This record gives sequence, structure tokens and C-alpha cells, in this order.
Amino acid sequence: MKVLEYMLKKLEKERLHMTLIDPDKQSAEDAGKLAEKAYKLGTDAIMVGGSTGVTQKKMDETILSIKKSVDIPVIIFPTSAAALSVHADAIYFMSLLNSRSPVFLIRQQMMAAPYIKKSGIEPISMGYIVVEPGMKVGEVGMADPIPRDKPEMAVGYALAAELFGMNLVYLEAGSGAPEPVPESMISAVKSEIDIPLIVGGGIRKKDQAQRAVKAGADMVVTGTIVEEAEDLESTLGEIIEAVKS
Ligand code: 1GP
Repeated sequence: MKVLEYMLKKLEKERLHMTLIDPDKQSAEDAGKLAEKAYKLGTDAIMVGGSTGVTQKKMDETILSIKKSVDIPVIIFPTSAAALSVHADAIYFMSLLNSRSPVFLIRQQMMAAPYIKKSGIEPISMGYIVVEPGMKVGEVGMADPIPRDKPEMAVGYALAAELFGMNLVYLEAGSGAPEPVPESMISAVKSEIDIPLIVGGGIRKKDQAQRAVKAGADMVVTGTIVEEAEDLESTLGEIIEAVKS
């Protein structure tokens, strides 16, 4: 089954949780161990990517190690066209819709497209929208982050993604954000679009995950909590439970 099909099928019954692993933050072997723990706790897919320091070698080694440890899709969350990997099941073929730079809107994609087509990795097209504070990805991606009190701007970008024919929309507060995407923005976007909505950035506690889902997130992404938590069972475990309940 294709990865998008797997997601859409699961979404008929429940909300999804995805675990983000940054290949620059630990060894490939440790990445495999983290992914295995998250998998056993019920995460639905592993995303691999980061804003800085991600090389092709790190991507390849990390993805191969994760693939050995889990039986769920491994999806590239790309930094640039220079660090992709044929070992993943799918790639978010994404455009940072509120970037000021054509590099992140379409040029990286222009460079990556021939490789993706040739490799046979499944592309899942996604409109990526960075919300304040945006953190590192906002800086690196030269975003004009959506102000937290301007949900209508997020709605406009999300609808544009849908009208472009994209498969998914991702509202991103940035990895390690002090506060997740505001619930009012999640619900405003969700009420206007018909494609699934991913929300991530700054979600560290079960009540934050619960509120995101209640506001309309179809899929919740957590990354930092997996890197930092000593006791993944009680932190990530509770978040996944909150997403599913
Ligand atoms: C980043 O949304 C993801 O792209 C995850 O953010 O690291 O804050 O969980 P955190």
C-alpha cells in the first residue's frame, strides 16, 4: 500500500501521530532505537529531517537504521535537494508557501524532482506553512511567519495548497517552539480545507496534543520530546494516547 493511502485509510478511523527524527541529532544506531521505541508506543509514521547539518550520508544511514527497527512508513521531511535518500518509503514533496525566497517555494523542488522521479520514492505533496515564532526553519526557510493573531492568513495559504492539488497541509510553529500553533488558527484552517491537516512544533505535553486534535488537527508531529525525554513511555506515550483518544 502506498504511504498516502495508508494515512488516508487510518484517518477514516483515528487521528495520526508522527515522530520526527533529526539525523543530525544522534547516531544512526540511536535514531533506530528511538524510532523503535516510538513505534512500540503507537506512532503511525517516522519523519526524518532537520533544518541544519543534514547530509545525504546521515540521511541514508539514519533511514536504513530506522527501516530495520520499525514496520511503519519512513518519510523524508526534506531540508534540501542535496540530502535525500532512496531508502525512504515516501517524501513530503513540499513547498514552504510563506517563504520570501523562490528557493524554498520551487527551486529546491525543481532540483529534487528528477531524482525523486527516477528513484521511485513516493512523493506526497504538501503545503508547508510556518507560523510564529517559526524557530530555525522559519529563519533557514526565509519565511514571513504567519502572525499568531492572523488565522485568516493561514487559511488563505492552506486553501491555496488545496487548490494547487496538494495532498496535505502542515501548520508548523517550528521545532522547539515555546508555544504550539494557536488552536484558533488550527480550527480556522480545518473548517475551510478538505485535505488532511498536520500540526507540529512545540507540542510537549498530552494536553497540548489533545487541544490540537480537538481544534481539528488530523495528524500531530512531535520531535523534540523524543530527543529530550528520559522516560519516553510516559511523555511520548501519553501524547500518542491523547492523539488517539
Ligand atoms: C518540527 O513540527 C516539528 O518540524 C516538531 O516540532 O520538535 O517542537 O516537536 P518539535
